[in-house]
Amino acid sequence: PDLPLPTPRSLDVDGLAADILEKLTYQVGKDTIVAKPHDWLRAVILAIRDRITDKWMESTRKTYEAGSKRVYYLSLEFLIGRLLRDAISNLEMIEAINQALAKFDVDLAELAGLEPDAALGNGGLGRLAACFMESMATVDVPAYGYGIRYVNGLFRQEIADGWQVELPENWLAHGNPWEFHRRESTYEINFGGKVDIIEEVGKEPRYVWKPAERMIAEAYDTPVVGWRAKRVNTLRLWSADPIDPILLDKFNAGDHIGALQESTKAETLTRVLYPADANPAGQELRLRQEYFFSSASLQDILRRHMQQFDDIRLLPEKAAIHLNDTHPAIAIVEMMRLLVDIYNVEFDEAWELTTGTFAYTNHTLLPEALETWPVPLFERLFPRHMQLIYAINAKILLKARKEADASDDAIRQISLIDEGGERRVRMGNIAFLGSHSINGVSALHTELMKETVFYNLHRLHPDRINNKTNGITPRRWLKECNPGLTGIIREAIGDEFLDDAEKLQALNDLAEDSAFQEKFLAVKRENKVRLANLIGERMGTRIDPSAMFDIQIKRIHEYKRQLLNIIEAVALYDQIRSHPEMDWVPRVKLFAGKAAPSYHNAKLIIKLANDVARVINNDPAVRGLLKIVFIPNYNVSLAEVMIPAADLSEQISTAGMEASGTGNMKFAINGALTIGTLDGANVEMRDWVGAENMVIFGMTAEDVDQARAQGHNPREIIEGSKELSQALSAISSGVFSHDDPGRYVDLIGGLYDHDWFMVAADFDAYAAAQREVDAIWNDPTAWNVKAIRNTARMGWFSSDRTIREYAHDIWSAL
Ligand code: DL6
Repeated sequence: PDLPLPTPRSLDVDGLAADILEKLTYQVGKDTIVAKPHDWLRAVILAIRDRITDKWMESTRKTYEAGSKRVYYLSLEFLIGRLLRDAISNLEMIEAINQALAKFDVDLAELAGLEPDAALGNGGLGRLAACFMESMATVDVPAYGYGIRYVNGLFRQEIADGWQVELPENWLAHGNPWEFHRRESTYEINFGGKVDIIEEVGKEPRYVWKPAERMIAEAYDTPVVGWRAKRVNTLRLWSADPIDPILLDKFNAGDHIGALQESTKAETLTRVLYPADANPAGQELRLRQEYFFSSASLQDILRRHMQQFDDIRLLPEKAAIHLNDTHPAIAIVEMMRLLVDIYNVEFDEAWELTTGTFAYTNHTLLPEALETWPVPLFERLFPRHMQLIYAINAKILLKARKEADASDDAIRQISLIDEGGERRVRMGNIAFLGSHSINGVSALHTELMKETVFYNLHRLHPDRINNKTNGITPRRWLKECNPGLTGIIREAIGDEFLDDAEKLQALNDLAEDSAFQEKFLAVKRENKVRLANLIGERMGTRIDPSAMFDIQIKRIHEYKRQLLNIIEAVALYDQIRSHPEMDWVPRVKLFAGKAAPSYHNAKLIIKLANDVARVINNDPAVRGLLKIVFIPNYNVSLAEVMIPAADLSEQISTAGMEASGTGNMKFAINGALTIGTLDGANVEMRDWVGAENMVIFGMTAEDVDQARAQGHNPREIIEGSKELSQALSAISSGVFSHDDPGRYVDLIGGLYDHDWFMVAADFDAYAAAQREVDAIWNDPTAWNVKAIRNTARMGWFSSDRTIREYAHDIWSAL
């Protein structure tokens, strides 16, 4: 029936102002006289959310009516950051909101700064998921993101006496006005127990899971607006609830704490995001989280599918389920359980439907990040799934043996169970074998996947691995974080680049234009002043905006080689003191990033950065030519201020170890030059930006592989480099750690003994590359031309392009 539709909310200033006032009064319950900034923020978000909701319903209706295929992106992480500016900008309502708020003498920028940073992710993988959500809405792919509504996101980092201290993050402290709590969208999630067999004469036996533990998954929806509000998609995050919030019999018997045990158990499940980045969490709770959100999402997907299409066999045609890394890989087995046990699909057909629906992205080759779980743990929590894993394994291995003539060794590698040592379930193999597409995130990474971790699986299915080089959303990472640059680009080449980032190429013609160069420089200067002010306010450290801002921001990890950067700073410090007569380029080396709490060396590297900073920054002999600053609590909002202010972007991972990187793209599009290795997406950036506009140095992935295989001699390398050996002995002898001279002995000793990450091996090349950077800096026009060419040529790295490739090649959804 034709039911009435709501009247869409007004988009003009007066309508908006009236609506904000109404929200403030009737939803927030505050009078304008007493309303605090947080109240206004809530009122504005609610008013904006209404306008998004109009578009959201339109999008949902359109998808339903067209019977379109839907994409489901399963990710344990969505590092979305703040949403207000993103939403207003994508709705193209910045001016209108500013004017509406001016009527109440309220400043939008002040409100935007109060919004908490939703840090439901660790780093690159989680931020990629957030960029993809925005791009899927932008390029008009009907999509749902599925994840967990962690009460505490990634920890808040404080630096105390140079050491990282982890504190709980509390993004929900003031509530979350963006989300809709869907009390009606709930599913039961089970754990443990046993499996009963029901046998009837003349019929296949049926297996019935009798779980020991049950809880409820409840949905919270956040609408995600695409550019120019073409489409609004849904981010659906699950929260765990007990079936019985209070066990009354226990309560009445006086056991008040015990009465709440079910509540506590459920609450614990979705309480925290694991702060492990490429480190095994190794915790039962983590595995429970993975299953919890996978099962809730699949039940929801199948319910929606059946409600609309009423034919389970249409699943691959109407739904594409994407696994962001192996974290949701258990969804493949859960899909088999639901199809076989609940929808009564025959096993082989269920496997066809599953592989036809699933696709998987691999984000790292670090072997410790490819999840595996002990068989006994898996069996205890998921007895029915374990049976299914054995059945799938039998089917696959039999086929591999018969049809692909696989060797014993290949069979061992392909198996879903690792039998070497403690038996473990291999989630990477499940994700690979249960998917029709497996993709890497940069050209180099994809090739390495074929040659290393998936060697045997790739030989078995040579058509499955494909590459989808990562991208970033140019809305957040250019337009919103760098309004100054966006302004001069619009003035110079018009607005087309806002819809198609590759149109930035038109700037190439202006790279040599002195008027444009001046404007470009002025914007960079403004951004640097903004960052210098932030550092002054937060840390009391003064930095000079005319110095080169050299920035390395990312998770702290040995393969990312913050240590190489710090050692080079120490060597430079020596040089500045030894040769005061030389014309040193003034530099500020800025660091920010979090270390996994259990990662000893990463935390020591943070301490080293702070120790080195204290000594160098206070040494009058340096005359302010070199400053080191470690800014605490790196998050999306801090990145949005740091990236536009960078002159130099440090992308110096050990070649072959950074799957792609996305920070590298954000810096370059904002006009920073990259100093980097031929790793991850740096390789493709060089192809687009031009080798002459970046400074590439060091060993290739092949060199690293060879050095590791043949055994290299780092001690000899160190002893052969005067600069390096001096810097290392200064660090290990306690020059920067008088309070504890032995603090860095082991860290530096590791470089002499094995140097797995090739810090020593790459040092001389890196130091030489830094002097090359200095030489370019000394010719300001040459630097500026290169910076402009970086912005001009980075459009291909828009996540819109990446998503179009996924939609076309993997999901068949465009
Ligand atoms: O693909 C997104 C991002 C890449 O850009 C980084 O190079 C890569 O390190 C990161 N991978 C992870 C994997 N962690 N785990 N598991 O975060 O993915």
